[in-house]
Amino acid sequence: MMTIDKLLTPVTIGHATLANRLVMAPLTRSRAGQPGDVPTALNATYYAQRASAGLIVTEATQISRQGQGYAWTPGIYTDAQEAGWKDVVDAVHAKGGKLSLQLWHVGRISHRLLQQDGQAPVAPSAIRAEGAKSFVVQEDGTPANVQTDTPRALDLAELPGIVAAYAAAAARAKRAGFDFVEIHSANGYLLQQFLSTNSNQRTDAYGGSLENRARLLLEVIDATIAEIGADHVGVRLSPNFIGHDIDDAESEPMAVYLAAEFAQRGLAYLHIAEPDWMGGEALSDSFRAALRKAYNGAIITCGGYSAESGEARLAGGTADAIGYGRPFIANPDLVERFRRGAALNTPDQSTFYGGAEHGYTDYPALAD
Ligand code: 8OZ
Repeated sequence: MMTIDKLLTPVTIGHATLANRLVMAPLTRSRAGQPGDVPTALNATYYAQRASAGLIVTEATQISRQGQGYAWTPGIYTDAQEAGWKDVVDAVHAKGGKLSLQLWHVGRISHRLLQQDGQAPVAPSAIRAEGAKSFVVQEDGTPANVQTDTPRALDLAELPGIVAAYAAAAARAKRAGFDFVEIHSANGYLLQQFLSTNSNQRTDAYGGSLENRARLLLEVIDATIAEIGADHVGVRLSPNFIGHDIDDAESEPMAVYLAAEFAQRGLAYLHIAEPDWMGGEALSDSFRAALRKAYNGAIITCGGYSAESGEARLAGGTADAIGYGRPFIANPDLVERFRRGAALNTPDQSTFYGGAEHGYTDYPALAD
């Protein structure tokens, strides 16, 4: 076995120094308290068990009711949600961990059953994501994965309200004590719907060119920075992502353009979700190098890494930290297991989404 040393060294990201370079990736677990999609004491226990990660990026968290696309995901737009998150943050901080709250608007990956008054979901353009699924509680009370609804195109006059909702969510995150927020601009949700050539057919200042398609994300980032400071803000992109009916003819040039814009703003980190679980062409070394050249902050990369391949990626110099998702679901003490070269527990897919303790807080840590 190769020695794992880089992964276990500290790294500075924005205003903070992380104890190691293992980042717990954002993982939707669909266990928010009901009603109200409020983080619970069980959620706090789950995150606190994983506090030895250098940084925990929380599960994607909707910034508004309109931004929700799945039942039982947590929000950050009510006082109760903010208070629930504060308890999560306090539990993780008590164990020496750090957290970034992932701010999420799903755009068209939603369904009328999740929206206020049964309205249509919103998107840059009124184009349905064919084959994409939303998770809803149906009228008869049974939960189901269902085809997402056809969205309505956001009116130009509505965009400032979307930007303001991100800023308000960031302000709540700050009050709850989060170390960072992460703007979710990946995986085919609202902000990537704006970035991508096929899902954005707008003819106003928010579509029609690469710069115009990037505009909403950059406005969201600027408003978030104004609220909490650039050294507290990260962003997640998924270049070459092809799930959720995304087919972007300019995905890599867009990512490189954005990376330079992020550098200018002094953003704390860039988090790359590599094509992995939903397919898409693997990232090339030259593309990784172009991102590195364009952006001078910390780069986190995520997608199917082992201890060995993560170590090799760090050694290659195109990333500063590695995101681990499924390994952190099943191994609360993943850092210690990497340190000891210990075997890993296997994640159980059937308990990823929904439910309670089982498959959530009952994975064993190593015996001391
Ligand atoms: C899995 C299930 C539901 C949502 C993402 C927030 O892909 C998600 C997600 C993942 O970013």
